[in-house]
Amino acid sequence: MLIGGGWKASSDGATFNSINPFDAQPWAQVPAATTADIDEAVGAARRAFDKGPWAQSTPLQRATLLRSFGDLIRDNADELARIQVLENGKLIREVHGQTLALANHCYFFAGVAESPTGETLASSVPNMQVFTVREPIGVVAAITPWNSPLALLMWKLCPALAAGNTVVIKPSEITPVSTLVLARIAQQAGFPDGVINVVTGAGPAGAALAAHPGVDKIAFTGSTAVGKKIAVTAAERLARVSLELGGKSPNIVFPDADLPNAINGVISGIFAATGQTCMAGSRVLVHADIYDQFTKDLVERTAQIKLGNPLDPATEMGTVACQSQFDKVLHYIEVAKEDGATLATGGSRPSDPELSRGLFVQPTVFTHVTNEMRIAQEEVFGPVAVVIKFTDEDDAVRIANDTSFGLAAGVWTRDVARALRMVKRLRAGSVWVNNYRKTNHVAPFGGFKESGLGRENGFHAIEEYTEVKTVWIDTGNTIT
Ligand code: TXE
Repeated sequence: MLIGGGWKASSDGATFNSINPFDAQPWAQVPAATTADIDEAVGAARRAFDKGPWAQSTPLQRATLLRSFGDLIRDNADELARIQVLENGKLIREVHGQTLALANHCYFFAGVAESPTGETLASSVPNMQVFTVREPIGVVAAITPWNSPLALLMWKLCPALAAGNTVVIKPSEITPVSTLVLARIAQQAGFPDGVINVVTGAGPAGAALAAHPGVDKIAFTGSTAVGKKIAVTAAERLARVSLELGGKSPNIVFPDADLPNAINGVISGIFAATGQTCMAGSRVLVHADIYDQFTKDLVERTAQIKLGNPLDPATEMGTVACQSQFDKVLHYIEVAKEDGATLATGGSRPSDPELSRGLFVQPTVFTHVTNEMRIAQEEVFGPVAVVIKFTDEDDAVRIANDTSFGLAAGVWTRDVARALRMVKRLRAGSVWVNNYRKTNHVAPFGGFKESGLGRENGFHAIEEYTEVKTVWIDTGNTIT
């Protein structure tokens, strides 16, 4: 683990294995942090923030370090991508580009570090100068998941560092190694000791970090259940918190859409990353006029998706990331059948003997689903699409918004007025029209309702990592 600039084992020597979901073999051994290790890491971050060189760093220094970090990420993208594939079974062809793009987050937030963030205000009193400055919050705990371990970390790390915070990262126990290697690269970029710390371990390590009184802000991506616990922990000491949680996002296809395009968007919207993305378009809403033909085409295309070794660039869908996720996906397939949904394709482990050791689940489509079914309401986080019929715009909006989540939505139509009406009515943090699942460093991302709190990426992200200080300067010895 990286604590205060030093690489350390756990204080009691305990370790755990990282398992490759393609061959079920352990491939790395990682320290299991104790509460003493977490305490040490928070202490190191505290010192670097309160006393260390970071407290005096200028925006230009932070921007320069972020730029070097971005350059090194580009240089090391092959290794970083490969490690993530070994950890979570995502496709190399998806992860490599995603990893290279992480450099853009560094470059963008390097610019943000030097952007003006304060304002000069009108004064109601003569001889009074009133202005605001944005200051770092302090020590940030970044608790991250396994589905896109580095991207979801960089969404937190870049704005936190740009604003001048120090960070303690607790990556998912499923994917700890990529974060450790990234931290080594950050060290090479020249971030001072204690500015970036990493402790590895399972949920209780995350809980101990979130509850630590030395942590000023918690940035979390993961399940809604754990997000709610973190919000409660944060509330006890009014620590700042941002949460990026689950989703059950609707991908809505109207009859006037470019249908071949829509099919592609629906397929990649749910089956990319084996369905393990918070923004997965897991509810496919199809207009009654095209329901039969669209569903038939969707099922045929889904059945052709090529499963295989995620390191092979020809593979179209990899494994799910871990045994518990595999069990969860198969459980939900049974729930859907029991609730009366029609299994149109997939639904089990593939029979191909070459895939027998890996945690593969066939890409699965359920038809004749109603929005009340559990399979339409609960996040599966796997390669399972449910197709729901709607009759008109009002019906589509009603079904789309009938969920406790509000992360994202897709709309497929050639009618620009309809697209704009839908954008306005959908209760979701991102709406994609005639595309799906796009994110980047400039575009804010986050959820309505139980999908989260706050926004990551873009200028909005800096607000999540700063406090606003208002300054009143009397320039005329005004007697009050
Ligand atoms: O998530 P957890 P899991 C959803 C998805 C998935 C389900 C479970 O539906 O099937 O969550 O996945 C740490 N206090 N998403 O179990 O437990 C944990 O160690 C503090 C959606 O992996 O939420 C890890 O670092 N931290 C999602 C991180 O929280 C705790 C991405 C996430 O783990 C903790 C991942 C606690 N009490 C899963 N318990 C998305 N939004 O993209 C666990 N952790």
